[in-house]
Amino acid sequence: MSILDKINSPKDIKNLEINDLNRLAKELRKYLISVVSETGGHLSSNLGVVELTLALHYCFNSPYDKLIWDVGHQTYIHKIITGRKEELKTIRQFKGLSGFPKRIESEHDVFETGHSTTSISAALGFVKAREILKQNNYVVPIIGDGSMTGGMAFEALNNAGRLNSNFILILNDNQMSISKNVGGLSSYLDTIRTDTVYKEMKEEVEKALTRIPKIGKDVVKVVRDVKSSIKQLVIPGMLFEELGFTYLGPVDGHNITALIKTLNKAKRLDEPVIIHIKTTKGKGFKPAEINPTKYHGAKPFYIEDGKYKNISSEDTYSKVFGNTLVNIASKNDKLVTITAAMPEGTGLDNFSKKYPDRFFDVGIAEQHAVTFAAGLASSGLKPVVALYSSFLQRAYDQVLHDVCMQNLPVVFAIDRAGLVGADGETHQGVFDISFLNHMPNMTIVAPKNKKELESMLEYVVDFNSPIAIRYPKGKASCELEEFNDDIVYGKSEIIKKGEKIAILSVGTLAKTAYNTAIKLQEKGINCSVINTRFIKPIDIEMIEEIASSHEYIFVIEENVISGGYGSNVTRLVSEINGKSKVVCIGIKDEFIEHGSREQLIQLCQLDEQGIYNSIISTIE
Ligand SMILES: Cc1ncc(C[n+]2csc(CCOP(=O)(O)OP(=O)(O)O)c2C)c(N)n1
Repeated sequence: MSILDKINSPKDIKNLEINDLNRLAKELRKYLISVVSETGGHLSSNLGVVELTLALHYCFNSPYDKLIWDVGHQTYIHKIITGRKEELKTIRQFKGLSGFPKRIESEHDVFETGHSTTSISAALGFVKAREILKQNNYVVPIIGDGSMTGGMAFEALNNAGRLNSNFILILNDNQMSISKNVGGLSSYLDTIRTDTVYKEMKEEVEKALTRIPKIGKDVVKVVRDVKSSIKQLVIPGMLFEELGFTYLGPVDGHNITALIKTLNKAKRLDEPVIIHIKTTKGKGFKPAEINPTKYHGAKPFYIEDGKYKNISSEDTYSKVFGNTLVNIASKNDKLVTITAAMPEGTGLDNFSKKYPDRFFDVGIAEQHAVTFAAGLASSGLKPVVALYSSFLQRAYDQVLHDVCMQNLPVVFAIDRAGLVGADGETHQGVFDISFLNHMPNMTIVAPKNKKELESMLEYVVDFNSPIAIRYPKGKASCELEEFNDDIVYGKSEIIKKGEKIAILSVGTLAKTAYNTAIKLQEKGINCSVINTRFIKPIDIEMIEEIASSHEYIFVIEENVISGGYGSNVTRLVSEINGKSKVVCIGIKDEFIEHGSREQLIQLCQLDEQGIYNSIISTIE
């Protein structure tokens, strides 16, 4: 029987010898690789934290002690150890385990995440609650060096450094975000990681300083001042020390003995401590060690060589976006692009190679990305900020206050708009229409297919005000290419003329709307189908026309119904006393779980059958 077979809860690892913990680490890696090779998922990050997760559960008493994982994509080992070994095989699948911590799944998942850089703030909340409730549990946020590039980390450090009680912050430094990590902090951590002279000197200086005798209050104060000024000169991690943290490390994050020793040391301190651990992303699986980015969010693969089981060369909307921008950039030297740590995901990797001076990866810093773009636009450049819809949520005020209020010509390329699938509730891109809809000066467009994305990108880059273009995850559709009217400001596109019933579709749902209309035709129902194109401003003329000639208007959008395009249509029809009844089909007032994109579209009744059923049940 393997050791892993005997692990059903964190208690089961507490009495293991170091040798057994090391064996268990090996078994965990093997199991993880075998499961993720079938299911897909966040492989590299999880392989990097095997020993760390074991050491944490060995030293702390979860769930009484609070382990708070930043982003939460690296919790697969934690899930296995906390009694979810078998269920791991269902990870990221509909009704299966979530790919992120979920309180409903386990008492050991004490705080839910998905978006990065929240762990230190949340942990500080746990610490203050501990003080007020007079408890004595440990609180341990675990954050990656990539996630440390987010502004919230610094806001939280600024507050946490003032604590007079135990707070153990683990900085998991693997030098990677999804891609190579960027920025000054990353270089700073590099220096600490690699400079052994520095490290030895730190130990020597610390020893020497502790030998200085402490007699009397004044002497203690002088000693402290001297200590602090000497430390300033020579001690690594000084940045954190200056913020009020005691810096421990760097520690080899794959050495369980060293990890346990350092964690136990940190437990004895009544102050905020940062433990800087060095890990290798993808550790123990060669293909992932060589290319951690490829296996950050892995697709199912063959264990022998790491090759993906389904190699698809299909064009995704992200790829089409990236390639089109490369073309436009060759004609427009004012065009610059910005990503917040997602060059591959947003399709900007080619652009970054072709135009390195006009490409900016700002780290996981969506707020900064947007205001940085506002600065670029104010100086006459044409910035395109490419963000996933759910991460743009971070920058609401920057879009409103820094871009829209000054009416700056920034393009927001909103990728993963709509349901995203396996990443689940934290990543669904279903709020952007609602939170951009009410911003003065903002224009919002959505293409129906690949060709329209290309022409709309030309359009948005030439546009002279804030403009957002939203497109979903997945393969770029080549259907409906025969409908290819020029893009005219504020104007929609008629795809099919009918009577009585009109379907107004947003973005790529045009195809579903059209197919549904064809199906209805078989029942003798002749619908109109309109490709909205401009979500904002709304095409008043078109709505007036439809509302005077059709009994029903069905609006379909991959966005929450509340505040979405449908709500604008409803209001306008009511204002003009239109005779049509408006039915909005979109995401109801709830968070949508994980599953395949197709399953979720069906769940939200945004597939052909769902829309067909809604139409039939309404008119009958
Ligand atoms: C606000 C936000 N922006 C972007 C992402 C996408 N994202 C997920 S993991 C990740 C990299 C995290 O790097 P790090 O914290 O170092 O963890 P690692 O995967 O290297 O272990 C990014 C950019 C996110 N989850 N949240």
